[in-house]
Amino acid sequence: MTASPEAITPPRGLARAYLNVVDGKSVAAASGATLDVVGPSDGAVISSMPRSSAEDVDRAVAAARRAFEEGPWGRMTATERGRLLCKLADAILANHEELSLLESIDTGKPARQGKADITAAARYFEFYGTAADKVHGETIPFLNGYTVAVVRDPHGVTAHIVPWNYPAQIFGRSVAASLACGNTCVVKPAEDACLSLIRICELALEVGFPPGVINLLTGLGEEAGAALSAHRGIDFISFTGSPEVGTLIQSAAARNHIGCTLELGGKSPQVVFKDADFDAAVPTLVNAIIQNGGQTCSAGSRMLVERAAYDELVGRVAERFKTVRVGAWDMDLDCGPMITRGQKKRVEDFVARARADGIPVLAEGALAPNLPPNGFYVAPTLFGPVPRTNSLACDEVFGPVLSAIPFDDEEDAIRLANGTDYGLVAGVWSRDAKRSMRVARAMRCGQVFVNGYGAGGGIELPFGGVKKSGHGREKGFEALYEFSASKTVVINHG
Ligand code: TXE
Repeated sequence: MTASPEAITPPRGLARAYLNVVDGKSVAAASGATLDVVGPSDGAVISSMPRSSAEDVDRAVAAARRAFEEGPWGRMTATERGRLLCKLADAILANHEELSLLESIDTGKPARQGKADITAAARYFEFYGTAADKVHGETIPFLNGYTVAVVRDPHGVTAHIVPWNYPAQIFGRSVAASLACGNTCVVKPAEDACLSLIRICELALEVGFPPGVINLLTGLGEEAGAALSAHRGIDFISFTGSPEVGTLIQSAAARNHIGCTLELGGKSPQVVFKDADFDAAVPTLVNAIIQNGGQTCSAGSRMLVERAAYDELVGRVAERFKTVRVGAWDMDLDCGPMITRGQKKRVEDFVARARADGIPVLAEGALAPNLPPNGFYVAPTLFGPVPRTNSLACDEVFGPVLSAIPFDDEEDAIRLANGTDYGLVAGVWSRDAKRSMRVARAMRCGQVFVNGYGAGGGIELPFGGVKKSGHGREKGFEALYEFSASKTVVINHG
């Protein structure tokens, strides 16, 4: 299969300049400056976005503040807010084709992954739309003559700094939860992928969101992102990205005495015991590192295998790994290109260092023939056995690189699984229910899957990390507690 240049160019009507959405209007940056939007499948410029500055951030935060304090948003009931969120979910589904194309062209992800991501984004708005009027508080027995109610208040203006790997999904999970709580939002998408988010913000206005409730500005992390996270007018920050920038966000939040959630990626282990169902495990183990080219915070990047079954399982994974095909978004193969030239180099550097360290390559996937020469493609690689202290076994690659590592027994498996700085997700594969449960409970992370991995987006499932993977929980009902604060109302009627 070959990718024709025509197929990679955005279909007619989608190729336009994209603008910020601030106070209910589409606007350019105050300076008029723009940045190129580059398609990873062929490295070509496909559009432009505003290069927002601190001045644009000021305007967006002021609009969000007005909408929170003076606009109709604060006077709406939770049910009315929820209905609007559900209307946006419907609008996302009604524009599914356009949004999926934007997502795939902008990120390079295979067409079916782009479609799945847009479906998931709609589902976040539906989930939180229907949850908005179910954020019940509680009453607490207290002194005689008193009634104590604990109610939940929105924070006010929430800032959302979104990465490029799952733009629409991560926008949906944090913005929908925040809106359901009654906050207003200012969103800064990644400079490397922003188109679907701009379009969703435009749709929000079309379905009747009041001006200023959802504001979005594009730009560079160190300019617009830094100005937003340091802004004194915001009340909470939701950040997904690298640990390095997470540290900056946490410091900015501390300076303004506000809260934040940080989701900072992982080095997630899949622990496979010799009694596991290999037929079920093998495709999942491969998919968990291949999906989105491994550019997934919860990618199963470490395959820990009981020594007695190491050769058999790793052999089967290697056979499957060799069938993996990489191509442009419109080829809809197993995975697409890396997001940027820089990300491609980062992955290639990891692979080169591992080879130089003498770690055996067990299998490689293949690039489809006749790929556009300037796309950011890398070949998926399976290494093993990877020494436990090697960088490949400890550091997040964020690419399609899987490390196989043998372990001796249950205790060794737990030590090894918990032995990195990260703690986001883990997988446990065994037919022994008691052992699976013991190991799952011993994992130091935010989510563990037993005899499976990924759970299709898991909109309903609380998600987040420990250690270097960050803190706070998004997704599920638990996110509603992050985006709101309790207030205790003590009534003396004695
Ligand atoms: O992340 P950045 P990058 C990891 C992954 C990847 C590495 C680098 O390992 O290889 O991070 O990716 C904004 N103040 N993850 O460089 O820079 C930026 O504009 C405020 C894991 O893309 O952290 C973007 O919107 N904001 C991950 C967002 O932060 C700033 C997803 C993420 O970009 C900023 C992405 C600043 N000073 C990368 N600098 C996950 N957890 O899924 C940048 N930003």
